This record gives sequence, structure tokens and C-alpha cells, in this order.
Amino acid sequence: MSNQKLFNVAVVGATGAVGEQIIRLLDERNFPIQQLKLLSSARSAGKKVTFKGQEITLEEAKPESFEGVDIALFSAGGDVSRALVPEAIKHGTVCVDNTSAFRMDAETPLVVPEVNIDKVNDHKGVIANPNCSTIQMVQTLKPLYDRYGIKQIIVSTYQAVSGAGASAINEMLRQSREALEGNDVNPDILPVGSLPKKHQIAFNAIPQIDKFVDNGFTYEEMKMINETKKIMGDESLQVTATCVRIPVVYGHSESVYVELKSDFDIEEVKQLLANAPGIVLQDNPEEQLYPLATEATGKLETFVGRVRRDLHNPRALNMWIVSDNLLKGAAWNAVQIAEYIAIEQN
Ligand code: NAP
Ligand code: 3JN
Repeated sequence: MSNQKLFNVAVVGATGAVGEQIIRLLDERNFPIQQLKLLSSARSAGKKVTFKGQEITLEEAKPESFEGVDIALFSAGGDVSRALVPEAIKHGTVCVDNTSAFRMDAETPLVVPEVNIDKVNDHKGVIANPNCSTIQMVQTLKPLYDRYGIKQIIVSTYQAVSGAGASAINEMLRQSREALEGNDVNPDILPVGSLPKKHQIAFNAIPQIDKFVDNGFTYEEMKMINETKKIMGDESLQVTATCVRIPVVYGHSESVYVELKSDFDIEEVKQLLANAPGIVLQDNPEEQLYPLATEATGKLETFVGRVRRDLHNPRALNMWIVSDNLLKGAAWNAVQIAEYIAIEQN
């Protein structure tokens, strides 16, 4: 398209685990970019990144950085988004925010494109990307919600260390070497960098992601519960979650129990999942075919398998859902939203 509109785009948190994937996707998908601005903290300002053969110098993110920026993708943490999204909006920038800062704000659309892309049109300057664990679950359950209704969801997650940032990947690899070499393992970051007590992640499973709320759940678990209801537009949904960090680098896995509101045929359920946008059904016990984090890594789709009727509740299903947490769980979902905004303006 020769007269396609081009956009001035900013990536805030450009050096991070999520930001790097956003930049890669903007490149691979040939996003219609006039100028790309890469923003970070003062620590990385001045470093150079190559994008489409051109060197771009990282700049410190400041309120005035958004002058002339049409679309900004934020993944530099909630504090940065709370401080800079309102400044960007003042400059007329449409923000796609990967943090939890605005997700539960009644004015802010919380969007998984395969579920509720139409909500983007209601934005007041910012569209929120849900939490990674929420995205892959609601994307998979949406066709079942539409066909049968959903009464209850019980989810247990097995989350990759990359969800806690680039430094947590290094931490897990370092600890694994320390343990294999028979040395003391020195935990430094997980489960929560800002809390004094740390636990070993190498060869372990930590049932804590983010801090605890005073109801016994963690913030990660409460995000899954609250965001699922908001995205599905159904406050009556009964959702419970247990979120666990495991020593996997990329790819969140989830064991999901879902009670439907009406009777179902298991083959029809599998057909609905197989036909759902962005979902790949991998389900053949005879061939030991089911989703694996190692195989989901680097892919844009969400994978579902082990789909089976519950033995005690005939209206309930059990399934295993896997997706690359940095892609569909973060960068890809955000770029999909940005692509929708760009298409709407063309
Ligand atoms: P990360 O690897 O630790 O990267 C953090 C990024 O934020 C870096 O680019 C860092 O720049 C930048 N940054 C830090 N402080 C800043 C400041 N004051 N001003 C501007 N930039 C600053 O973390 P990540 O895994 O990419 O995640 C980043 C955020 O994305 C998370 O905090 C979370 O809010 C969100 N996230 C969302 C999901 C999801 O579920 N959708 C998943 C993962 C992350 P420097 O290089 O200068 O330090
Ligand atoms: O731990 C994970 O696997 C996902 C982490 C997401 C995350 C990490 C730090 C801050 C978030 C998020 O997206 O919910 C946030 C946050 O913005 O609250």
C-alpha cells in the first residue's frame, strides 16, 4: 500500500525482556513505522539498538519524550506507566500498557484481541494488556464461554522465570550451575526482588508470584481472578488461582478445571478449541501429544491439550494450556492491539 499511513512509535522499556520482543515483532510484522523511539531508564540511555538496518540510540523516558509520538508501547513496570502514560496522553499518544497500572481502571479497556478487540474503540488514551497468565487462559476459554457458558474456573499455573524479567533468567541459570557444581546456591531475586526473603528457583517450585494480599492470595493470583472477570465481562464467574514459579526459561503452563453451565460433547469441545483464533489443539494421548513449554517458545499461538471430561462433575473439563509468556502473554498481545489501532486509522 503506497499511501499507507505511517506512525511514530515509542517503546518504553526497550531493553527489557518484553521490550526486546516488542521491537522484534514490530520489525518482523513490518509495522507501518515512520520513526521508532526507544526509551529506557537513564541506566541504558545512550546504548544503541539496530532496527531495520538503522542504529537507534536509547533515550531516557521523560514526559516530553512523547512529543509527536502516535503510539507508545509500555513495558517498564507499573510505576513508570503511572508516571508517564498520563503525560503521553497529553501529547495525543495512544498508549498500549503491559503493566497492571490501569488494568482494573473502569475507563481503560483490558484487551485480548481474540476475546474483546472491539473494546479498543472505547479507549481514553490507554489500552491495557492483561497479565500473561490471564491472556492465554481467557483466549482458550472464550469459545467455550460463548457456546456453553462458564460457571467456575480453577487454575494452577507453572510460570517461567522470564515472567519476572531478564535478571530472573540469569538468576535461574546461575543457580542451576551452582547446584550442579555442588556449590551453595545463592538466591538473590525470586520470588520477589523487593522482599528481603529469597528462595532457590533452580530444581524447585515456588508457590509465590508477587507479594501476598491480606486474603492469602498473591497479587498474581488476584490479577488472574479480577482480570478474567473484566475481560469476559462477567462478574458472576467464579475464578480461583494458584500461581507457581518453576525453573523453565520461557512459556507459562496452566492446569485448568472449568465447569460449564450446560452439557457438552467432548468432541465438540475439541473442535471449538481447534477452530478458535490463535489456538492450536495438541491433544493425542496415544502419541503423547500435548503442549510443552519448550515447543511453545518463540511461537505466537496458545496451545491446549489434555482436554478431558472431569470424572466427578460431568459438566466440567480439565485441560493444559501453554503459551510463550513474553509473546502472546505480553509483546504479541500488545503488538496485535497496536496493529488494530493502525489499521483503524488507515
Ligand atoms: P525487565 O526485563 O526487567 O525490563 C525492564 C525495562 O524497564 C528495561 O527496559 C528498563 O530499562 C526499563 N525501566 C526500568 N525502570 C525504568 C524507568 N524508571 N524509566 C524508564 N524505563 C525503565 O522487565 P520485563 O520482564 O521486560 O517487564 C517489564 C514490565 O512489563 C513489568 O514490570 C510488567 O509491568 C510488564 N510485564 C507484563 C507482562 C504481562 O503479563 N503482560 C509480563 C511481563 C512483564 P533499563 O535497561 O534502563 O533498566
Ligand atoms: O511473573 C510473571 O510471570 C508475570 C509478571 C508480570 C508482572 C511483573 C511485574 C509487574 C506484572 C504484570 O504484568 O502483571 C507487573 C505489573 O505490572 O504489575
